[in-house]
This record gives sequence, C-alpha cells and structure tokens, in this order.
Amino acid sequence: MRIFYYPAARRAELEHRSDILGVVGYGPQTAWRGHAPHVAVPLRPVGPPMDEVITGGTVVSAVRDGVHYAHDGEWLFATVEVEAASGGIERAAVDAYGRILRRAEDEGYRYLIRAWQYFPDIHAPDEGLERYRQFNRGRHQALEGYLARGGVRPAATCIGTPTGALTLHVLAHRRPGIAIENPRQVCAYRYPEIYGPRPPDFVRAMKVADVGRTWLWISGTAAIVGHESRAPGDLKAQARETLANLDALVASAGLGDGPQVLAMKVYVRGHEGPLPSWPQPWAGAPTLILGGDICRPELALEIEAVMADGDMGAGHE
Ligand code: 3EB
Repeated sequence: MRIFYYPAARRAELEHRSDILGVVGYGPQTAWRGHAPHVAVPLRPVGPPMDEVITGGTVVSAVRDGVHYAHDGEWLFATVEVEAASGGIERAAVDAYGRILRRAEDEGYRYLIRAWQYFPDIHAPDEGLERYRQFNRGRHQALEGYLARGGVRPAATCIGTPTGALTLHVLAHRRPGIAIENPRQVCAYRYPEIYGPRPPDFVRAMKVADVGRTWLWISGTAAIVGHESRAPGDLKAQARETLANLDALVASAGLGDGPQVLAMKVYVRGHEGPLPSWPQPWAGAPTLILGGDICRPELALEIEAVMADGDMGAGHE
C-alpha cells in the first residue's frame, strides 16, 4: 500500500492505473472517470484542490448496495454516501456503517482499521441533540454487532463540512489491527455522558503489521487532555497541546527506528486565506491543510496522520 497527495488538476493521469484502492478529492471536484472508488469531500484546502490517492497491489473494484469498494487481498477501501438531512443523521450513520460493514465482512476484510466521516451542520441541533451527538448514537448502534463478533473499533476522523451528504470511507484489513490509546487522553469510547448519550466509537490509532512494514493510522487528534478541551478557540495553544498528544501517542505505539510520516492532514476551523503561523509537527511531511468544523465547537484544529516504519521492501512502489 502507498498513500500520496496529487493535484486534482492532474487527476486524468491516474484514471487508467489498476493499482488504485481509492481516490479522495478535497475541494471543488472535476469528473473522476477511473474504476477505483472516488470520494468527494467538500472541505476547502489551503492551495489548489488535491486528491489523496491510496494504492495497493492488484486491485479488484465493484459497486454493490451503494458501496463503492476496491480490494487487493490485504486491504479493502470502501465508500458510501448517505443523505443526511436534518432529523436523519443518526439513521444515516446506522445505514452508512451497516452497509460498509456488510460489504467488508462479506469480502473477507473483517477488521476496520481507519474510518473518515464527513457531514454538514455538525453542531446544529437535531431533535434537541447536536448532530455530532446524534451521529455518535447511530455509529454506536451500527458497531454493536461488529464488536460482538470480535471486531475492533477503527481509528477515525469526523469533520463537519459546509455542504453535502454524509460520506463515510474506510480501510479494512483481513487481520485485526492493534488499538493504540493515548496516555494523555481518556479513551474516546469511554468519554463521560456530558459529551452525549453515546460516546464516539474510535481508537486513537491503529497499528497494522503488513508485508515489510508496520503502519500507524493516527486518528484526528486535538487539544483534548483527559476528556476536556484545552485553550478554547486558541489555535496556537491548541496546536502545542495537539503536538504533545501526537508525541505521546506515537511514543506509546512503539514504532521501530526511523518511522516516516507518509501523509498528514490538518483541519482548521473557519480558516479564510493564509493561516497564522503555528507550531507544526513533522516538518517536511506531505501535508494537506483543510478548513472544516472540528466536532467540539471550542476546538480550533485537529491533526491526523499515517506513519510507517520498516523499509518498503521489494515489490512495493
Ligand atoms: C476527540 O478527540 C476529538 O468522532 O470519529 C477526533 C477523531 C474526534 C475522531 C470521531 C472525533 C472523532 O474527541 C474529536
């Protein structure tokens, strides 16, 4: 597997490749005519529109039950889009996770490793409960059976968009990953009820040993210590706290020597135009900066990343 960012303007160059598991487009979209699953995420990048491209070995792709998916014998990428009008985000979450899980499990990729979830109006009330909290109820319900069957919660990102439907895309694997938690943070799935009737079901990171290397999929990470947000609305102070969280998480993952950051995304609330300077982790890592709503109103930024150690070995790009 490989992951890289590519200018959306050059998307046509990718359409004939047979090794693509998924293409995730950020910003205004042009047509994607390839066979591989494609997700349009309506978050504005700083700079030109970009595609995130995930490649594998020899890939088989299909559409079934509204799920567009591709797999290469190790990894499965799957995506689904569900209308999420007001009154419906909880049901949309049940539907989206239900369909993705059925597809992944039927194809033999029984373990969710990484999930990305985007939907509009994330803070709007819905029948008296914030839509993010409604979403968490639906996700919790959808994952119950999966967890009972021995499934493991994935690492995740959940960000509010200005428009669009609920999009869920995931990476699943034939073998379970190892859940990594952050010693500075309460497990998200054990958050107290002050954050909603059901907790967000994700782990802080997922470690997966694969041919020749170990992957670390790091969830969206923000300035939360214990279960409380720090430095409300203060981008720089939150960035410092987020970096401390990332350091603690990576340390507890115990990657070997020379881990590389393969890709990193920074979500910034309400950004228009150039960003103020702020402390960034991992100078030189491929980075995408996106405007979006972090799932607590007081959070100004969130950072996710994928790292790997080990060399790529023969047979990998
Ligand atoms: C947090 O740590 C910040 O609901 O899937 C980060 C990553 C956050 C994933 C999710 C939420 C999610 O609670 C928010």
